[in-house]
Amino acid sequence: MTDHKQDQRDAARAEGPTTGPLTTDQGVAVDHTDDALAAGERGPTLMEDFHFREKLTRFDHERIPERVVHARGAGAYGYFEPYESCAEFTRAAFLQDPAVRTPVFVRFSTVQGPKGSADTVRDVRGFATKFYTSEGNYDLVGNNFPVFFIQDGIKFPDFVHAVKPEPDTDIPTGASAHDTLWDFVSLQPETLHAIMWLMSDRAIPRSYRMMQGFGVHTFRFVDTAGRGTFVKFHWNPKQGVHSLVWDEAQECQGRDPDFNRRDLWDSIAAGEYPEWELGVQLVPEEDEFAFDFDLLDATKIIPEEQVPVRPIGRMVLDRNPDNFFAETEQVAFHTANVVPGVDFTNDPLLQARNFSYLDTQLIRLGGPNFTQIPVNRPVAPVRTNQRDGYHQDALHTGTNYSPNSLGAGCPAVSGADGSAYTHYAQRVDGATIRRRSPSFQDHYSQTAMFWNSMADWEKEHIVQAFRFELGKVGALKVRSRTVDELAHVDLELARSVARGIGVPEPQDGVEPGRYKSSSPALSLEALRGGSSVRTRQIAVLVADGVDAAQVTSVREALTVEGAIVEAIAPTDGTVTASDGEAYQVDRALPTVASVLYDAVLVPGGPVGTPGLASDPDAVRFVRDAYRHGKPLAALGSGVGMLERIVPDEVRRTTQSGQVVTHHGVVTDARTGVAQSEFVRKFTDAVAAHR
Ligand code: HDE
Repeated sequence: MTDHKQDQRDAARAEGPTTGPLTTDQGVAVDHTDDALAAGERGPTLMEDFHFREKLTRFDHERIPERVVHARGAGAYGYFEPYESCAEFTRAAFLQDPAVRTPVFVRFSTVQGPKGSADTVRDVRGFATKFYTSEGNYDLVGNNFPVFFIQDGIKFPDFVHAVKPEPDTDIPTGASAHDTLWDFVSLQPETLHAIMWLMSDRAIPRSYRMMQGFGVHTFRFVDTAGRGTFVKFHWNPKQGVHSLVWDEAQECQGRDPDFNRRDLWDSIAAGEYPEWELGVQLVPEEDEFAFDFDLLDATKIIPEEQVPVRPIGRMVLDRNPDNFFAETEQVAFHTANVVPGVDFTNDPLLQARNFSYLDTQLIRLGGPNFTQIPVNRPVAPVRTNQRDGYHQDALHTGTNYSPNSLGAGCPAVSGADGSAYTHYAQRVDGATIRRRSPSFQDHYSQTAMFWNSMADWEKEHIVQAFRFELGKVGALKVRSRTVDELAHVDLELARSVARGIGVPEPQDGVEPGRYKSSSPALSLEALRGGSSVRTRQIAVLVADGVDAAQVTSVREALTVEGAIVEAIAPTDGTVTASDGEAYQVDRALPTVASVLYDAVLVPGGPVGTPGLASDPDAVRFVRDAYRHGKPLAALGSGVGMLERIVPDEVRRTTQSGQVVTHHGVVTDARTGVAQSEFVRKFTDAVAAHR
């Protein structure tokens, strides 16, 4: 299928030179690039060495300002295709024909940390998609939470200043656990709903491939007749939604700060293309006031039980970028990049965004011609009178004003063919005023709904997260004020948090059960997706004496299912298996940690694998995997090692001649090739994630 974006990238690609000499930027051949021109062997460097000056100058200018938020990201190309025509509610060309594939570029990001911060921090994740449609670029600039922290964009600088590192110390990096954020939160109850999401496991996704995306605002679809329909956008990952646990996420920040971007890159490089379904919640214009919250309030969701999510298409990411800087760093998303059939609402957060993105990009990308950068260039033809400014890349000819007669009137505005963007004809009437609508004032009931919708283990993680974050806040009055705010959501939640952070338990508040609503669709329990081990990383601990045939029997079965299995030993190279043959090791224990894997298998050998059982790194590997709730499995003499590390689980499960599973620990003390029942139970445990 033709991919116009790919054709454009191919045309723009500058392949690294394979023949000919090194040159300067001016194309002059260079014969020496290791020593600057100097007056004598030990003399000063000469200004006339233009190659030296150019090389250093170019280096000095290699950086551009990082994004003020969402600085750290990872991107990929792919395509979107609708399941069927959406003409019933939008005229957008890319949503009409299932045979039409629209190229996309997606950038995932964290928000608080700088460009070089770690991936697995507690934070919102950006999920920004650029659709290169036949009618121009459409950007859906979303997050992995469906709600935002504030209601009006004028507060965005305050919120971001509060969450960013503190102004005197520039601490903390990639973290929200500090005084200024919680000071702001405790004074600004509209933040609470999004804060609840931030304290939940949604804020530490296992993978960019395993998180949802949301447009957050209520947008508007418009059909050919000009009829509007309110719409909320949802991306649902085919891989299911999965998260890390906090202790694991923190260790991962050190073991592999690139954990999420590596996962995205490696999966695409291996042909395991991540996929999302695009779903929409549609609300007819006449139902604008049918809800007990305001559709224009970005701190609210429309519960899926009230308005179901209707799947309308799918997106597949199947190509990594060629160049991180040129593409992922220079890509510029903008909520105001819409195409005919997609329109805005008066959500005051969205209105502010429609100003902010282009504004920031003008400084970040050095002027207005950044739309000519390959990743930003539309595949639809561009004909404007806007030309001058930094970095104009094209040689425009002809006139640059309208109307004109000297240029034959070109480019002329689009005619009666209906191809032009027409703004939705909304009637607006009101006095100029600075006041939040009364319909925006309830900050607690949906926060409570989120809390009510969580499984017990999710609630426990949320309480622990509040205790961690507030426990790092120095000002006790900020801790107390936040707990008092939580008491408006659920008194028991507030008390549990208070007990962990050394402040008095609030006496008054909302008794549990007062807010009754819940939305089962919000729990991770509901979002695990099809149980599959595809792309799951499984560590097999091996050492001298291991039964290679046993390892191979499990390994092959898991690999067939799409899992990625790696043999890990105390040192790299090979180990000597029980049959005397060399068995290839994939990684050495000191270079990895169990936080980088989804499950661990400890195989055995006829006389055991003493090198493993006595290796502190191996013991820690298994213990951490257990602590983080990951599936563990052991065979033969490996069961003995597991028993020493997690005695409670194994003692209960080990019965000779049987495969036993308990709390995600699968053991079979029998020797030799693994039984198919063992493989199946282990596979099921891995597919269940935790
Ligand atoms: Fe953004 N946001 N934002 N934001 N945002 C930026 O634009 C802004 C908001 C989101 O991968 C900036 O080019 C304001 C909500 C993503 O390049 C900036 C407000 C949502 C990305 C900006 C918001 C987002 C950004 C920084 C409140 C989810 C990364 C660099 C009115 C629906 C895009 C840039 C990428 C980036 C402003 C709130 C998502 C400064 C003023 C709500 C995914 O323009």
